Amino acid sequence: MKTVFVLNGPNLNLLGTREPQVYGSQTLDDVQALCERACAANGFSLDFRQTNSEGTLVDWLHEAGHLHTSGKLAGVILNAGAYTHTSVALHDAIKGTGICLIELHISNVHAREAFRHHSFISPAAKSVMAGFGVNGYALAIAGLAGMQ
Ligand code: CA2
Repeated sequence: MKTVFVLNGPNLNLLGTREPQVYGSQTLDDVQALCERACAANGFSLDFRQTNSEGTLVDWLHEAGHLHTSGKLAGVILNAGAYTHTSVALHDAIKGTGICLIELHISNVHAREAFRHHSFISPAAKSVMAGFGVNGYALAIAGLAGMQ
């Protein structure tokens, strides 16, 4: 059984506590449960994580790269939060691993402030999803299933 990594960046631990009009009212634990169901339905195991640290995200992408090399990775769903708009290091980590990565945003970043319109992740990603709310995570897992 292949593994899906779902990696969440800074402040996503606050989901469900503030800004429900932008991010909905579900918590990150709810999102993890939703991902567990979607992975079970598609025959994947799930590795779900959140960190506020850019370097930790880079380390986790390298870890996913090792799993990819051993043929055990279905892909990575990355919500890099605000690092999406700032991080060359994340761009380089994705390029350096050759992993199949879906960039995901809960909100439609293109309908928000101009500083959210640019992504350093998108040029290195296989697919980009935004604006489906937290259900986007389940849609992304189904998308990865279609790519195997
Ligand atoms: O829409 C998304 O998923 C984002 O990646 C979320 C990031 C934001 O910086 C990106 O531009 C778009 C922010 C995550 C912070 O989430 C919060 C949730 C509730 C309360 C406060 C922050």
